[in-house]
Amino acid sequence: MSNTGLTIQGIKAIPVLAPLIRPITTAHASIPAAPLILIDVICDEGVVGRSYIFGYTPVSLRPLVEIITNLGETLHGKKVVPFKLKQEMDNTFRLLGRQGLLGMAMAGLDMAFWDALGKAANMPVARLLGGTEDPIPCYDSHGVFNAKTSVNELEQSLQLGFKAVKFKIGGDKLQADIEAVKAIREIIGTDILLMIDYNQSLDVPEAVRRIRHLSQYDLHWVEEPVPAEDFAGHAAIRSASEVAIQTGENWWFPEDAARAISAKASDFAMLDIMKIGGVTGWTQAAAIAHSASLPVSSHIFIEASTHVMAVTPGAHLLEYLDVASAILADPLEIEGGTLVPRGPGLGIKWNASAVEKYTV
Ligand code: SMN
Ligand code: MG
Repeated sequence: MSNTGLTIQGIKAIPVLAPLIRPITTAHASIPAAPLILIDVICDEGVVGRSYIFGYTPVSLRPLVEIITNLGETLHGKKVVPFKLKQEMDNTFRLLGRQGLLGMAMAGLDMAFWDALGKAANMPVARLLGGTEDPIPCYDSHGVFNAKTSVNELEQSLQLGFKAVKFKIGGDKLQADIEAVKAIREIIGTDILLMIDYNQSLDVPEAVRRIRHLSQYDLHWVEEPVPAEDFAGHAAIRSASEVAIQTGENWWFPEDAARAISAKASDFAMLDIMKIGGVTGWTQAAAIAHSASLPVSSHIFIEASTHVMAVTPGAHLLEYLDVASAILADPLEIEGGTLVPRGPGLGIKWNASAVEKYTV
């Protein structure tokens, strides 16, 4: 057995600032272009596994390249066996701890390993994991409501067949929240699900107060009203509110998912395939969420998320927030409000001239 499979020859990490069709606006910072690290895992057998990770700020790009490159050097000559490599890296970094840039690097490598395995088998990762390429229902993820641009953008969402939309909120007073949610509801009508995302901008009493005023607009979920690590705060808001609370995009690795869920921090689970530990971490966290009967949604990373959502029991909604199409050769397209997992592997191919143009 040890002679078969793929062998890691080298790892490449390229930092890019990819233009966004819609800049990401939140209660805090605005992200005008996507800071991404593009990862290539080159194997002796001629297969290249690819993935990208999202750095949130350009400040993270240089250290991430360095960490991925250094980590890559420790993997030379090893077999592409994601489960085993995750265990090895977990052990290696037990003393340091994984949360943060190191965890992002580990997850990016894990996704690229799975991409390589899929390419070697000429299969989408969804199939390798035991699933199939059925369409995954998505919601369109908008930024902060903007009276000038959001009306057109929402009409586009409806034309693309989305049955659910999300807006970021909370950078201003309650009155601004009410006006935004009311305006959005008027545009989308009563049949489309509406979610709002506070991006951790409130405290518990203020969250309870705002949610009470907004509950008349039939919100499908309110996301991260308070700092993500405040599991008890989220749990307190849940008990005081009728609206479902969504958290999870900032859970680090399956262990955080288990802790948040046992603290009753969330009605749903929204996993981020990077922070949760790649494809390997996702499948473990999805099982934990399912065992607590929490429906699972995804966070950005639309390409990789289609594959893992295909094998997620209780799969809920895939977040359509495209951060990478500017540097991809064959970006995914929404059809009837859904995305279909596409292989081989994770279906990620670089657009070489765009990568060159946007490399920083
Ligand atoms: C988000 C996504 C990407 C960047 C910043 C914030 C977010 C979401 O909280 O849920 O879309
Ligand atoms: Mg969010």
